[in-house]
Amino acid sequence: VKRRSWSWQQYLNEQKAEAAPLSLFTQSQSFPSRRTGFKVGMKLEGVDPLHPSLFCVLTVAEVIGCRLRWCRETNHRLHPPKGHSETDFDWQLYLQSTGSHAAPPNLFTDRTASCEFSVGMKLEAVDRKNPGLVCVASVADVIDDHFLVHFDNWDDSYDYWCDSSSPYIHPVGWCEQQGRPLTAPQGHPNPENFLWEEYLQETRSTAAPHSAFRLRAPHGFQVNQKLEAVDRRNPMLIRVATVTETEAYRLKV
Ligand code: MLY
Repeated sequence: VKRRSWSWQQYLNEQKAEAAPLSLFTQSQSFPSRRTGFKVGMKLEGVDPLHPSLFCVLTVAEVIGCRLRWCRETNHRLHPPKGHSETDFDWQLYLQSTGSHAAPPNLFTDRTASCEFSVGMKLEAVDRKNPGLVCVASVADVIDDHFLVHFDNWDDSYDYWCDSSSPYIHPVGWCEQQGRPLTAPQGHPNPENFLWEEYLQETRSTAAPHSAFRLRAPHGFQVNQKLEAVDRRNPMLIRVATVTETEAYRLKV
C-alpha cells in the first residue's frame, strides 16, 4: 500500500469544506516571502508577553519556520539581564562579554508609520481580560504606530498594545453615545456618575482626538472555513482548524 502524507486537498474534498481564502489573512499571517534571518542565540529587545509594559533583553531560543521563541533573560527594567546595572547597561559590552550577536536591524519589519496617539491621552477601551467592560484608559507608551493601553488606577497586568485600527478602543464619550456603561477608574469616588469633563480637568489630561481612531474592516472569515492555526495551549503545534463562530472582529477557531 502506498502511504501518502496528509493532504489538505484530499481533506477538503472529503469534508466538502472550503479553505479560508488567502485574501482574509494579513500579510504576516500569509505565506512568507523569504526565510527569516533570525538565528538561535541572537540578542534583541522585546516586550515581555506577560508584562506588556516592560522591555527586556531577549535571546532567540528557537526558530521554527518564521516563528521565534524568545527566552527572557531578565525581568528588570530595559530591564537588563541579572547582574547588570539598570542605569548603565551597555549592549556592546554585553554582546562582547557573552560572545553573542545582536539580531541585525534589517530583520525587523520596518514600521516607519506613526499614529496620532501620544502618551497621556485618555480614551475608552475594552478590558481584554474582561471583554464585557469598556473602561477609562490612557495611552501609556507609543512606539511607531503602536501604543500601550493602560487602565487608570489599575496595575499593568491589563495593559495591551494595539494600533489605531483596533476595535477595542473608542474616543471619550463613546459609551455615553452608545448608551453603554463605562467602567470608571478604580477607586473613583462616584463611579456611577463618572464625568469625562471633570476627570480630564482633575488629571490635567486631554482626550485622544476622534481623528486618531481608524477602525479596521471586519475580518471577513466565515463559519466552516478551514485554516491552519497555532494551538495556543501548546504553541509548538500548528493544527488543522475550522472557524466555528464569528463576530465582526473576533472568531472562534
Ligand atoms: N473582577 C475583576 C475586574 C477587574 C477589571 C479591571 N479592568 C477594569 C482593568 C477584578 O476585580 O479583578
